[in-house]
Amino acid sequence: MNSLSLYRDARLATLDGPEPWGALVENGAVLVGDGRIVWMGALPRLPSELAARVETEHHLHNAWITPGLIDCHTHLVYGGLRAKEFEARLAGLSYEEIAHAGGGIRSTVQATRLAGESGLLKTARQRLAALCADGVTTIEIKSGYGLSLVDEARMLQVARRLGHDGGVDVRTSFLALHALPPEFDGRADDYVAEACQWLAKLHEAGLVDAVDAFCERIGFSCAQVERLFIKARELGLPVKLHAEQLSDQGGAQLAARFKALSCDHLEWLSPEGVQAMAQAGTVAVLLPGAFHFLGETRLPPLAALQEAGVPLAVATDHNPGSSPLLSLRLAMSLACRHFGLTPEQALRGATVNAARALGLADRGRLRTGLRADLCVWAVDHPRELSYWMGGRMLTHRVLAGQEMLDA
Ligand code: DI6
Ligand code: FE
Repeated sequence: MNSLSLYRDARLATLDGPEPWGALVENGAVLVGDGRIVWMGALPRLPSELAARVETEHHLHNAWITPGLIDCHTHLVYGGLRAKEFEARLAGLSYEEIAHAGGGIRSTVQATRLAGESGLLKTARQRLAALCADGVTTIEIKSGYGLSLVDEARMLQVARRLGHDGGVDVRTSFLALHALPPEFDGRADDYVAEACQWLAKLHEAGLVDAVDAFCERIGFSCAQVERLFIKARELGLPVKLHAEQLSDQGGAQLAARFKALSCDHLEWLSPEGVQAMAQAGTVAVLLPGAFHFLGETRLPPLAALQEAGVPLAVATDHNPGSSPLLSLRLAMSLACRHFGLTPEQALRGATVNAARALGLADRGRLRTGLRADLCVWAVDHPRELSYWMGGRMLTHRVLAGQEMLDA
């Protein structure tokens, strides 16, 4: 085994197990080697044969160690901005009205197609740096602003490239069913058929980890999404869904039939949708940034979700139209304020349950043998991660055992 690093004189919030914050460990330490957690616990219990092999020690002055944060739903790669549209909405136009008037997602599609690979990379890197500086170690990035084979491929390649840069682990989702591109006006079913073929090609090129769709009146119907999900199943790819954000389409029930990893948004989720998700083990991804930024008032059915035992995740939904949010901690804070999560639930939502929403069993908790993705926070208690709105409290970010210098 390569060199061992010891993070010591810390407190640990493991998020592993049902007790509050998982388990809290005082005078704790985490020993890291070969990208994994080799040992963790109260420092006096560190076995002497391991202690003898420690090469680097980080004294953390009673700071808190949590699992690295996982942003399980973003649209990070895109061209252009939609700040003018924000002004229009503040002046009274609705999100759906703007979409119908040719603004909205389609305007970002145009800007994305024009941006080129280097333009997309440059702006996405800047946004990614902000998310990482606030604790993100794994990020999901969707396509969905290209809407042609080459443009979707470019978005996914840029997302993969961001992962290869080395500062964060990237998971990609294919979201061609996000909006109907102008070339297919009036031919949505033809577009769905094309998108199914693109999926096969992009999967073969190793660019796709999961398949997503926008199931909505201004997006795609359940019947259309189902055709894509059947293709995903053929290819052995997991699915997830933007479901019941602006209306109840029964998308959650459809997604549950395909054992979806997650359904996301869910403001209009029905009781039947809740039950279907509970039975399928589908995670509910809450996106309070979009709720807040669009000035929504309809809340996801949180009590019903919790009563049914559906795991809750929290993500930024970073995108230029409905959630230009660049801090997962701020998403946690908004989830507490708007959706009534406790700070502990919000942190689970951005760690262990977010990992589950991506189908990743090797992270999201502090446990021996899992990936050493860690955040060290200069706070007095992990509840502060949802309390501070902004600010810098991250002192170390560790990705698969590597110390990242941005923290
Ligand atoms: N739901 C959303 O909130 C984003 N996409 C989606 O399917 C919005 C994307 C955009 O407005 O550009
Ligand atoms: Fe989204």
